[in-house]
Amino acid sequence: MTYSRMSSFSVYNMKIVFATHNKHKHAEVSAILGSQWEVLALPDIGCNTEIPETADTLRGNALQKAHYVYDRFHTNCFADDTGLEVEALNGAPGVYSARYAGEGCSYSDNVQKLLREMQDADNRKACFKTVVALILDGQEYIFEGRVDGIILREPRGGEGFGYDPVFLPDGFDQTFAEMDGALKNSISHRGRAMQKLIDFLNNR
Ligand code: ITT
Repeated sequence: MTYSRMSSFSVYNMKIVFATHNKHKHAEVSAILGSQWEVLALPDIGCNTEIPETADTLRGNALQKAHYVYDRFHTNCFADDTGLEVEALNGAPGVYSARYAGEGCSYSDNVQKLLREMQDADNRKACFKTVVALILDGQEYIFEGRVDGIILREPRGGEGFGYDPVFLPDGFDQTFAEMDGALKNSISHRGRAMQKLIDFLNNR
């Protein structure tokens, strides 16, 4: 076996923690990483507390979440922070996407608020951005992904989560909530950022 194959073999068997409490995100990332990876969830390492997200950037929040876990549990880990940026709303909800309609709001509350705020907007352009922060042996690494599209006037589809039912990615006629999960992952903000993380780990 060559050195490079040994190296890939060890990466594929690496255990890594995904610092999220969002089950949808965990399922997506586990599917993207594939069966050779062991992606542990926070409960798997005994972390059941809410992780603070107090930064005002996606990068800041992703680093905050990853460091929270690394510093307390001393395990390699990564976190993602994602925001939906809408041109007509000057980039809102952006880093505040999770609680756009208020503390404790549902995905549907957020979507309804977004549609209300955009009811008079002819410019429907928007993008999802994901920043992944990886802490590996104490070192920080950042990976970013983005997908452009438009916000529809009505929700469509029952798959996915969050703003997926109103986001139509450029070049497609299905919203993220109408797509098969594998197709979403192949073009999405999170899928693109995670692919960069995978390439990085495979080339170490
Ligand atoms: P963690 O912080 O525990 O990871 P979260 O739900 O707070 O989970 P984010 O801060 O990254 O996750 O995401 C902010 C919100 O953006 C999220 O609650 C969804 O409403 C939305 N969102 C994130 N990823 C999305 C996706 O792939 N499709 C649609 N909406 C998404």
